[in-house]
Amino acid sequence: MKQTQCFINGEYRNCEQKFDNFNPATGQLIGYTGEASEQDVSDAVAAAKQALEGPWGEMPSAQRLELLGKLAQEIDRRFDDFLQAECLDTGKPYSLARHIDIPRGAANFNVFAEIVKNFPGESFLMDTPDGSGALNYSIHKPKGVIAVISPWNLPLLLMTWKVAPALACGNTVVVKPSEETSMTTALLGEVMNAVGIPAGVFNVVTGYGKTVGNALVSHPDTDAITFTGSTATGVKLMQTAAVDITDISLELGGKNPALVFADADLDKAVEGCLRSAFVNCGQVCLGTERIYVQRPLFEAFVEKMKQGAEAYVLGDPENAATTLGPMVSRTQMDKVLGYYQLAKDQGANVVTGGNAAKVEGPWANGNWVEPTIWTGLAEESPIVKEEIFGPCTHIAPFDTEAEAVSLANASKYGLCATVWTENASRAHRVSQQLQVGIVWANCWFLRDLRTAFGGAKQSGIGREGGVHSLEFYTETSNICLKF
Ligand code: NAD
Ligand code: 6OD
Repeated sequence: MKQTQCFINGEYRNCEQKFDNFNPATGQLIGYTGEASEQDVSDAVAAAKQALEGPWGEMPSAQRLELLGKLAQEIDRRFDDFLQAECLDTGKPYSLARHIDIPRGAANFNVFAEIVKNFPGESFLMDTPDGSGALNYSIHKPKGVIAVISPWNLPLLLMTWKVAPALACGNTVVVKPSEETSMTTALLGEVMNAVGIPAGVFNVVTGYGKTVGNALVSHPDTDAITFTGSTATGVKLMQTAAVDITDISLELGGKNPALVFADADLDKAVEGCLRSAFVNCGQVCLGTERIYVQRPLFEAFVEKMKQGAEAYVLGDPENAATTLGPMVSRTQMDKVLGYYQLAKDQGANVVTGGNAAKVEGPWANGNWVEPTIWTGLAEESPIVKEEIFGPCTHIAPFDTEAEAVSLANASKYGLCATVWTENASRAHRVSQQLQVGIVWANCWFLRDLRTAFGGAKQSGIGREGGVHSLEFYTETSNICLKF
């Protein structure tokens, strides 16, 4: 039994209150997660504030960035510890976490160290009426204590996606990981100490959102809030942030469309849509939950998707043959199964799946659901409109390019979209009309960490990635010097 603890001012701290932590793949109790008290949160914020004024604030940027490189190396050295913790917490296949979650956890530190090192800033020489002229230049100062609130689907990846740029810019952080998956965030404390990050720079408060998360984001000494999670929680956080006009960045939900044109490479499109609908058991904000296929390709596409979905192997996360994990919690499983029932009630054609999945042996009590494909629902159905966050997708036909664009854009969300066509002009033309923050044409989740990442409409506010992260994690001052 492992107790996941808070990490405050360089030391682990046991909380008086704790709650159970279950392995989603087995349903077994694997440990406990501490529920931080208000005092723990205050201590973490105070430690972070103190560290800003101490060795971290005084450290030359080159030294700070070198430490970030060491963080990446230490995550690599402890790769198996992170892998095991992440897979126990989420139930996801080791093969997946080994290729995505843990390497990206390390890469985030290397990439943002490089981006800060190479950031040019801006300067303008200007004329003045007296002829002497002036120079304007901008400097970028750390914002201060950053509250990082992260979700459960890609715990290490999404947390370090915020912590790395925040630290690279000279801030300190207090992280509140998801109550479902706190293990790798807590483990990162050991890595911070091992490489010599000063105490108080990185702090973790574990526990529930309504209590611990709320205490953190409403703390008067929190200087900025960076959040990844649901749109509903994002609304609450914006309201909290409004009280003190605290800076906030929001990466929220999505209902991402795929547009498959008749001139697409069918096999490539199917392979891409299978991945975007089902990887991580559909628990990816960028996942494709609605697919629109141009009519000549519709039947063949649906049939190949069915075959692909039925080939997924559920079960032992450590088995290399396993390709699909469980839902993260019983609550999430019940939510997804509720949508599966609703689809049937609304007369969907269930192409495949539609039920809880049966897995034998030690995995029998895990949170398993079948990869599911529907056709035949109206666009107004909640199945087509609402984010489900499970391994499921609805496929509908379209006739014209204009219709495809209009279907894709008919959503309150605007995170990402994929476009499948072998016609490069069409790929550009369609991509530019989509009301989303990210378009992938003939690919999905192909990441260059220097690019802007974030959502339009109710999928978020602000962009992360490359210099966009630096804009959020620093306060820009313009200095105008008259000659
Ligand atoms: P969630 O909103 O329930 O929780 C996210 C985090 O917010 C958790 O740490 C939670 O404890 C905390 N929280 C909840 N209420 C809070 C409050 N009142 N004050 C402070 N903190 C609070 O989301 P989730 O279920 O963990 O994650 C799934 C959602 O996240 C999906 O909607 C998904 O689309 C979204 N997501 C978006 C992105 C993106 O980059 N856009 C990435 C991953 C997940
Ligand atoms: O790749 C990333 O940087 C990123 N933020 C991915 C988000 C995935 C959502 O589930």
